[in-house]
Amino acid sequence: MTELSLTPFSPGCGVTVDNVQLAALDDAQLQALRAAFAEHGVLFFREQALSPEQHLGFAKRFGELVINKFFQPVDGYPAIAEVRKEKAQKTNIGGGWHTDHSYDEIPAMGSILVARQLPSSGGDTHFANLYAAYDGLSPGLQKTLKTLRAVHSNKHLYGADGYYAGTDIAGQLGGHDSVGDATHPMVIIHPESGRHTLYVNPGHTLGIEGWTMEESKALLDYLCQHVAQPQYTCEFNWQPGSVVFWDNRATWHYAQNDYHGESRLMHRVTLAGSRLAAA
Ligand SMILES: O=C(O)CCC(=O)C(=O)O
Ligand SMILES: [Fe+2]
Repeated sequence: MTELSLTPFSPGCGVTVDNVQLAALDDAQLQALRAAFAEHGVLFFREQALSPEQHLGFAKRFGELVINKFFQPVDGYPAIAEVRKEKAQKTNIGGGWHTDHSYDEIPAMGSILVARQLPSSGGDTHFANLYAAYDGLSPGLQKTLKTLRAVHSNKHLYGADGYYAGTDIAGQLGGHDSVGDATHPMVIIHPESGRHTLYVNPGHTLGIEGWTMEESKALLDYLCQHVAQPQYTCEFNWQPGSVVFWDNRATWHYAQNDYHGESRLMHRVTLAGSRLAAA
């Protein structure tokens, strides 16, 4: 086997994986990728040439797939979601910090994003490391957070009256009737690494169970600005052939919307996760 080469992407977030072709992964490489994924939360790959079949094939080596209820599928590939912004559109998908599918009872484990069409510049994706952000909180606040649960939803975004309904990408999003909520512990034990991670995110977390909206907002806002600090975050510049595989239990991400007048198309495959346990 060829040994993977792992290089930290930034001091506090992500790892670049070289010396591997995702379309032809051997078992030892798969095992090494699993370990790197659990440890780092987001893996960056360059110069991959993944067809839609190979994208799906790589994802299935990791586990079961889940189908996003709101995004349009790629023609002929119901398990690949399109993340599309057209030249004339001003709104993008995932433009604020979030993690995918935290509104599900059993949230998605990870997402694998492949660049298909890129603007001439811009369109980067930002990531945040929730392991490191959690470790950076005081023991006192960590202890308090471990006693709390939060409510996550998609209704305010994808519902008939949600945010996207009033934007110029409304037509490419569906599933208004499939909206729903879930509650999760605010600190979870990561199912693969066993580490503690902060499980709230600005996109989907509405409030803290048993707290008023004002009380919830104060603590959630504090946590969100804490996580978004430079020491826990990084910014990835896509090139043709780039692939990013992130862990939805250990990272946040957002897509920078700075390329108006140009189009951008990404393909996303989402991997099913397991029930989250409180730390
Ligand atoms: O387009 C991107 O860079 C990311 C969009 C997003 O949030 C996602 O695909 O889950
Ligand atoms: Fe996302």
